Amino acid sequence: MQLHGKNVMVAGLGKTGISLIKVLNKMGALVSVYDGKKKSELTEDTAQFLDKMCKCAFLGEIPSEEAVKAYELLILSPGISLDNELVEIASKSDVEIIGELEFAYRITKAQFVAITGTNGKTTTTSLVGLIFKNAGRESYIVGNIGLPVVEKAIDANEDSWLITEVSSFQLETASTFKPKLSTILNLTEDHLNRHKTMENYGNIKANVFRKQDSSDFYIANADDELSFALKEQCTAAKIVPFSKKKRFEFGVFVADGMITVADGNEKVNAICPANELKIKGEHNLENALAAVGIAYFAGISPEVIARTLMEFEGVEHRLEYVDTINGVRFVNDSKGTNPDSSIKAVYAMGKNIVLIAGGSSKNSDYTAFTDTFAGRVKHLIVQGETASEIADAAKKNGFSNIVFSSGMKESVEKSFELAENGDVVLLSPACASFDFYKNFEERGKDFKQKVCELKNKLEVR
Ligand code: UMA
Repeated sequence: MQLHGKNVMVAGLGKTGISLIKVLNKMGALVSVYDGKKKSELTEDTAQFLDKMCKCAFLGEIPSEEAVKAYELLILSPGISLDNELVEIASKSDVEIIGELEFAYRITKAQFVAITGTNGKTTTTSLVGLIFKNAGRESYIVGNIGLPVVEKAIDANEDSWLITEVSSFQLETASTFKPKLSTILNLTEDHLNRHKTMENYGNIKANVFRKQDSSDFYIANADDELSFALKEQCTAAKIVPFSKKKRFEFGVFVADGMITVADGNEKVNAICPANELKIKGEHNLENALAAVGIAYFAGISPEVIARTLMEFEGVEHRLEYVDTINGVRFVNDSKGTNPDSSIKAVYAMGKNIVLIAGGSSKNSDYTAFTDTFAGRVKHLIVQGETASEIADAAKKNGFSNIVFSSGMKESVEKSFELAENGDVVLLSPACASFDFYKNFEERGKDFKQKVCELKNKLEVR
């Protein structure tokens, strides 16, 4: 992609925007930026960065049609939706509009592994990244997991692999993106405030394999009806099904307790015992099967895959053990940012749960989430913007042990008061974090901090 001397506009001045501005400057483009925030809302460092790196900054206001016409290309951060007024103006003015993932794909020489789905993306991406690293492949873990893809795409070479966690926000604007290996782990309700319908959400997810050809692989979850149905739209790539329950002549499955790959060449490889995975729960077995499919068909040896599966301990904020205080275990699942993710967390914890839930709204329905409480959740503590909505859904399901809390400190203290020896306090909000926090990481860290403060307070007494 030749952008030397060309006018390019970046939309969004978060992590992605900053990385894009750096990379575009390296490519010799004349860069401008738009962000809904006013200049007065920027940090001093960001303001100085813009002065040095950008020709123009449109802050707090959408640039005019006249101004937008001067640009060849508009690159969107994932958080900017296609409904944004700037997008409307740019498309009227025939400015090409792409997202950061698509841009990274166009400028890189590296190969992509693309991992999407409503839940399990971060765990699977981290696991695949570790397998590639242990196999001695030059690889980078990038994308929705927290590191913009462009950061590594620019300097990566033909032998490098970009192991990419991909969100629907990024796939919405991916028009030619063609990963070597892709997967959609599952599909349940999420981000409907932006994508409106499940059908639209699924079709956007299907962009992960839409441009793949017959030399590429799409790893598909045969146990997840909605995402598996999307494979009908996968016309070219080799489809590798995976399942916890079924067996295949070509696919990844569990046979006699062993995670197994049948590669269609009469070769059946038993990789490792499913019960020796360190990451627990049925959902994590699915994540592991997807990772095995990706790694195996990328040509990595079964030995390296097996060794890595048995050493991988999971990721921060995803069913992360925090501490035990007076026999009460605290578990941080701040990454539970939608109902389905938190349903899986409740199932994985089993019973005797004191659950802390609630956060900012994504127009989700909490009925299925509160359905899981019977026989598992002893007390529910609700906080944040969606507190009443979750409490109402729980009450409709006949669950009444509900406490309203004003924030994390109170939630942690209340949960400890209510918990008995042997119980688990689980933070799994089923909601985004933007009511109180910058992101789910900050929320998870705050939870861990409050648990630590509680322990210190009890030890001082
Ligand atoms: N902005 C506007 N107008 C808008 C929306 C945003 O001006 O309508 C501006 C904001 O003022 C802000 C900037 O855009 O200055 C933020 O851009 P962004 O929302 O794209 O956030 P980044 O910091 O660039 O982070 C993004 C991803 N964020 C989103 O998709 C919302 C991060 O995923 C990702 O880790 C990062 O790029 C690196 O790739 C986070 C996320 O919440 C974890 N993802 C969603 C999820 O997992 O559910 C999809």
